[in-house]
Amino acid sequence: MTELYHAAFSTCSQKVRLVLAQKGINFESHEIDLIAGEQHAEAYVKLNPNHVVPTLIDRGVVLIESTLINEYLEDAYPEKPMLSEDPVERHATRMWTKRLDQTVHPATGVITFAIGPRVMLLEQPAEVREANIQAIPDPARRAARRSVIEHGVKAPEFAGALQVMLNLLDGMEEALASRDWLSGPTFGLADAALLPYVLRLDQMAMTPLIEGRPGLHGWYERVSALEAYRVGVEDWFLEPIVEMFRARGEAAWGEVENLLKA
Ligand SMILES: N[C@@H](CCC(=O)N[C@@H](CS)C(=O)NCC(=O)O)C(=O)O
Repeated sequence: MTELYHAAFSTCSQKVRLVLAQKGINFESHEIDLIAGEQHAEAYVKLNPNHVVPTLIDRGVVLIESTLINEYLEDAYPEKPMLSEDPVERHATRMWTKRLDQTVHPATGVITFAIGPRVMLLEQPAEVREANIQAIPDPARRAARRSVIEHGVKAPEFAGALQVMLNLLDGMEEALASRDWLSGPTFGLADAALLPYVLRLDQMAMTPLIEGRPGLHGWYERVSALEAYRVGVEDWFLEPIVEMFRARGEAAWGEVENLLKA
């Protein structure tokens, strides 16, 4: 029996659901409401002491950290491989996932909260919002969350986060100029890992950043056409949240464009 604690719109959850879907692994779903702060509930923190999703339970074992969960799934369910046998390609995959964990994921958190969920959080009673910020165990993440909720795209962290994403898109464009997939002959772990982050930019109305890069754009269309994308990502979309991201992204686009020009 496989169980997944996750959130419909969380990038790390999307990345694990993409791999589960590609490998045809069914799971019992436990959705965690991140806006309500369910990631801080005592029972959940026993599973994931970092207060984040996703958490996978497979064969009775609790597994955390989305990149490592996906590597585990590759090891435990090798029938439909998503990691090349070529050592150089394996290294390339891990370069992408390491970059993602180190810089892209935190940057996406800054951009996402500054544009989207910030508005939902500002509607909460101040004491609920503050308690959920205080419960974030990592001090750097806690400080960034407070800053973007307070200042939105004007937060000092925002411009640097945008630059991280532009560097990522440029790196992907360069890699995808000569290949269809990022780290092997077929859709693999690096593609699954990066798709949610490109999707997030698209959903926040930053589509020109994707369409202006033909290699990246072609890759994005290839991934979006996969059955695993439908099952692992699209089927979890909730129209009001998609709409919220789009509307907030459109409203912020002028300021984003100014930063891009600068
Ligand atoms: N390194 C962790 C990061 C997980 C993470 O940041 N998850 C986000 C959603 S994508 C989360 O649960 N955030 C809750 C919060 O920030 O309060 C992983 O890859 O699993």
